[in-house]
Amino acid sequence: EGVNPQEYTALKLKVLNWAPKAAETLQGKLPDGAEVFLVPATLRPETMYGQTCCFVGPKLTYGVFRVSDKTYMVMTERAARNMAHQGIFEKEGVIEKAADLVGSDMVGTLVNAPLSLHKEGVRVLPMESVLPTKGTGVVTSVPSDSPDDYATVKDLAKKADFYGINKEWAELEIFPVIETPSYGDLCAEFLVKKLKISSPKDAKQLAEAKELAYKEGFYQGVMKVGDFKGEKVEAAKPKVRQQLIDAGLAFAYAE
Ligand code: A2H
Repeated sequence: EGVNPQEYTALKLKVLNWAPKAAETLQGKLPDGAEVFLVPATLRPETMYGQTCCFVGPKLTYGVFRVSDKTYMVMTERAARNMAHQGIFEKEGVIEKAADLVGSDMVGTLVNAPLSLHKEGVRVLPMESVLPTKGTGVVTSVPSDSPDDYATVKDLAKKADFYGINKEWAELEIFPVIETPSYGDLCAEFLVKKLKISSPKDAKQLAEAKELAYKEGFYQGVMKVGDFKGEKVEAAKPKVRQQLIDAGLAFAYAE
């Protein structure tokens, strides 16, 4: 952990329908009527309109943590410990875990992704490169603007059988969110093609693409959708974040 804290937006993706293995593990462990949320940490809240799935590390272990009687959140234990000191749970400094869930057991779960143009919900899918040491260990996927996310959804669709997923889960339409002067309105796809990235394992080129996408999107981008359509990304970003927080759909998380 660095000297400068990273200010994330933790988004609340409500579980609509658990994958069978996760449902089995949770049997009898939560009170009736409890709502469970997956909480990805993002640095790009203004892109949330473009969510098409939610990634978990298939081999990582997640906890289902109690926030209040009727609300639980899924994240790594490491993140829960940090959050316990940031006033996010009921009791300061205390975490209460209802269950453990392995990432792969959650694959296929249907979640509601706030602001996503896919209002019918998006699926939880596996991403090998999710780090257990960063954020919450849950990453929401925005393939219009994140080269990592774009390369991963393309790979998942191509090798759906290998990953044990339904191909359609990885093939939700990618809607443009941000217009940029240099890379068009689907900057992740543009950069993945330009840098000839053929797999999520092309780490070096992906790091370069990520850097280029971030700079172009943040400093030159203009919103194409949502309440701040037509505004520069720089201006829209804090506004989208505040809207999500005010609506109870997200909260600030630092580490
Ligand atoms: B970002 P930083 Cl559109 N492992 O959100 C791997 N990646 C993780 C992670 C983890 N445990 N936790 C968060 N992340 C991702 C959106 C996005 C992001 C866009 C474009 C770029 C981008 C949608 N995915 O990140 O190391 C999350 O993906 C590139 C900077 O703390 C989070 O923001 O700087 C970002 O990495 C945090 O990375």
